[in-house]
Amino acid sequence: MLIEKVVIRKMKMDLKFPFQTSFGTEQERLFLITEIHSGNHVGYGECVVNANPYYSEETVSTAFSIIKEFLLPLILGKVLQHPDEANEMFKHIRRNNMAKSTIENALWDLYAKTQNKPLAEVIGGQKSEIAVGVSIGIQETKEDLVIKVKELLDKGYQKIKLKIKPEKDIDYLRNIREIFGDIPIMADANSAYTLEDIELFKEIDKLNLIMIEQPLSHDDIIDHAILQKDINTPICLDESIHSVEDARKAIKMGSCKIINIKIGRVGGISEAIKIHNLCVEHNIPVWCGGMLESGIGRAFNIAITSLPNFTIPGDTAPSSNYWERDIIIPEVTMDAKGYIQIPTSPGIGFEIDQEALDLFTLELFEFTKDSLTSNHAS
Ligand code: OSB
Ligand code: MG
Repeated sequence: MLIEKVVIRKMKMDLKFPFQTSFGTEQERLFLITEIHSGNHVGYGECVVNANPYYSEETVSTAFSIIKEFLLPLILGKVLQHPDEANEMFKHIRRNNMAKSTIENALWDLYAKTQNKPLAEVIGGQKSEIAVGVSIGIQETKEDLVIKVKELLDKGYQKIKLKIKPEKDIDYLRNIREIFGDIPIMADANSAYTLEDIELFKEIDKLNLIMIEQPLSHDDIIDHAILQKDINTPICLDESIHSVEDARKAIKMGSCKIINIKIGRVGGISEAIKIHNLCVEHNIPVWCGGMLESGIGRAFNIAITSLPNFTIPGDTAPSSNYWERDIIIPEVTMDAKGYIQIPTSPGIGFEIDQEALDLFTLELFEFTKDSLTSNHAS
């Protein structure tokens, strides 16, 4: 694959509903889409950053400058045989995983297209469909949450994740258990608590949740190990895991029994596969987390979920859960039993809705080896 040209688009898409977590509320997504051009093929990638450095340290602007100043000079004009080479080439650049993942994923799409095979097949996926869950943002009242849960259960989701934060936790969760009985629910705290909240965790432990995601600090694996000893509910790590090395240490410490793999958070598909394989060895089930992706990022999440150890439904809801109009054709759909079919066409397996892509593009930049030019989209 000769890397001839890279296009980066700064994008803005309005969510159907505001999405509230313990670190803030998002009503729109500001992110990047990358195109890598090689011969007749174009590979697409999504940078799953947020506008603010609240979930992770990266933002749209930091990712843009890391890609432009450090990643593109390493690949433009070069010939790559396989996307794994990018993972190696980017290694000496510390962190900035979402930026790295954007380029690496576009290379994976490009590679799969040059092989004329679906991405899921190229990475060793073994499923034809994936089980789907959904993440519900924090609601104003307990009653609002009940309405949402009812609506999403009726749609067929196989796992429902409830975001929690102090004051909107045990009462909300208990109420859902009382009303809906033994449904597959879990909670995600996005690091909103400390070990001082042990009494709260003991109450939550009685609710028999599938797991509790990232209850403690975003950079911790010590306190999580202490907490895991005191509760039966499996702890799942999200924010704390940035690499296969992080996963190895967390498993060794007993900090979690489940890992949420987000391709962007770990720096790309190659690293995500390494974490998946490590977890197979240690009997740690994994599932695919979400970052409110557009259809392009979502397609990568669907592909990675085809690996065998993704045994828990992921936050890979269909396009209509987020967008009035997505940027892929067809949009991602889920059947009434809560499954998404893995696409069978080459690469990410979806066409790009060029009109929608342009519509949501704020700015467009083109880079070649010889020229660093920028044009503003209309
Ligand atoms: O913690 O998993 C999270 C969205 C943005 C940032 C962090 C998280 C989330 C979600 C949404 O839970 C999952 C989705 O894409 O539906
Ligand atoms: Mg999370």
